[in-house]
Amino acid sequence: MPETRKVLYVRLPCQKIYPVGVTCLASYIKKLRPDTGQRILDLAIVPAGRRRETLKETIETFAPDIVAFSWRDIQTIAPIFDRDERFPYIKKAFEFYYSPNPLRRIASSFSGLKVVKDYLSLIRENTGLIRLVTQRWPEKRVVLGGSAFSVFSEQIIKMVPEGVVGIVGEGENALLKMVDDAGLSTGTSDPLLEERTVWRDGDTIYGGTQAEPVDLDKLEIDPGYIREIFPQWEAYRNGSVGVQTKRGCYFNCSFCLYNYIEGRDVRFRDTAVVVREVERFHREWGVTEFWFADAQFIASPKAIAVCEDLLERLVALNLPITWGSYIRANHITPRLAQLMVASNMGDIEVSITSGSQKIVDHLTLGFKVEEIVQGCRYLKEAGYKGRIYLNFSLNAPGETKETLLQSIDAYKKIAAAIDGGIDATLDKAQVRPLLFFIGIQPHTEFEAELLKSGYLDKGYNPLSLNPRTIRKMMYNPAPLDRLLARTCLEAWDSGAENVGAEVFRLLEAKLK
Ligand code: B12
Ligand code: SF4
Repeated sequence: MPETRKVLYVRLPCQKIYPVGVTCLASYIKKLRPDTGQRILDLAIVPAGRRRETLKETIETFAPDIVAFSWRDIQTIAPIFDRDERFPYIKKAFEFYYSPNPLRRIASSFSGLKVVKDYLSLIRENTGLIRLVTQRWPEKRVVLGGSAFSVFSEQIIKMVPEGVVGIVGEGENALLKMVDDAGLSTGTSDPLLEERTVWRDGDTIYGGTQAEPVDLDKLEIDPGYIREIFPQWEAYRNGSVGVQTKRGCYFNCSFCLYNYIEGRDVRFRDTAVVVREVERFHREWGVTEFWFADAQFIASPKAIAVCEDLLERLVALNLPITWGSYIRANHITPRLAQLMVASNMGDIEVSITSGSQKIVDHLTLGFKVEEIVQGCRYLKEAGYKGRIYLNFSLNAPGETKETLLQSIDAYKKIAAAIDGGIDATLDKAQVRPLLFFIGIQPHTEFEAELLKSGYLDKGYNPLSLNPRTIRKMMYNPAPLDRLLARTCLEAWDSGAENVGAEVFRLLEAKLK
């Protein structure tokens, strides 16, 4: 092993977002192999026309031994129906497939083509950047990880050159072994096989299995060190910085792959360390907005006490910051609600999914609809003033006109508890329904169910550009598809700002 190794982390282009993953990897390596030279290059904030040159220049000047690519997003199309301009896709898809107006259908087909073009160019650009390095510097070790790779490893590994080692899930231990120069050259005794590695030899794909999860006690982010190795850090001073407080989720929602990525065992980071990171990012970088980048903030019943402890520490610090995270509202206790308010939790998204207990149970979400309503009440009682986005996944398996009415009822109950009703406050409401359609994801039980039922073809490609597959991947089957799509479009055309509430209002009138 050379005396000091150098690792260049290259965050591949995506919509600008703080690169939590690579900062974890770099911090872990720094702690365990302090002599390693490290540098972070974030191509998400380099203009498209400058990315290849910037990558070349950085490799030439920094001269890394290992180039560690981090690929975050691939499914940038969110199946959300909302006025938020970040999510135009469902509306366009509904216009294309369901609008009674042929002109509107033609106009939306152009947007559809643009989406496909953008998606293809994202994949081409990212794989092209990896190929650039393997071709120009064949002596360098190239490793690829990140959540997009974790989700689509089987597809992506075939798109990148042989020799690239992919890592599914957490990457700290695998990277450490690479820094120690262990890896994939000595057959089955290779230490890298004890990680979730994926690589290929021609068309044959190989993989390892993780023996030990990463020891999170060895993980502490030092914002001062990150500043040193990440010359572009200032781009993230004014945005939301992600801090992970735990890994894994104990629940088993059938459409979710977060525990495929992070595992079902919940591993907590020391709350004192987490809060120290928040404090330092605030004092040293000026950050005021944080996202606890957990699969789920209250990731198990045991997590309630840990979350309380974390928030108590935040409250004690009394910093002018806000925070957010994915939160299961059924686990909000009166104490947690008070701490959430006292620690300045921003707007939250509550995944109720459906007002029908039958649908919630079919999707194995593991809560009672009434518990979600109660969690929202606790927030109100604690004086919460932020918005509560109620995520409903319409047309889930088992959806009928009756279950849709049950969802509308659940929304009304929560709106009554928080806003005092829905009619008068449609545009200023604190509670806002956000309407989703389930996006089918690989490695989930939902996908397995749909393969079994024949809805999905065996061997289908989840990254397919076939319009039939793309349409199927957003789960909105007949017979309710048309009713829902057209009601969404009507609500859109009405100009209502709280467009989810308007969809529910129109639907109720049609269904009753
Ligand atoms: C929190 C989160 C968010 C938050 C982020 C808030 C913030 N300020 O950070 C919010 C809500 C904003 C968000 C938004 C989106 N997200 Co998101 N998000 C997540 C979530 C739950 C955790 C991500 C995270 O930060 N994890 C913590 C860090 C430490 O993990 P990490 O970055 O993955 O890094 C680890 C490993 O990946 C690996 N690794 C990473 N890089 C590398 C490199 C090498 C070489 C190696 C060896 C290892 C390695 O090691 C790291 C440390 O262990 C994941 C699901 C999940 N459980 O992973 C989805 C996820 C990452 N999101 C996803 C998507 C698609 C999005 C959106 C594009 C959704 C949309 N359509 O609008 C947006 C936009 C993101 C953007 N670029 O702006 C997808 C990405 C994959 C995909 N399917 O395309 C995921 C996996 C969810 C999913 N359903 O599939 N997201
Ligand atoms: S609680 Fe959230 S992260 Fe956990 S399995 Fe369900 S959807 Fe996934």
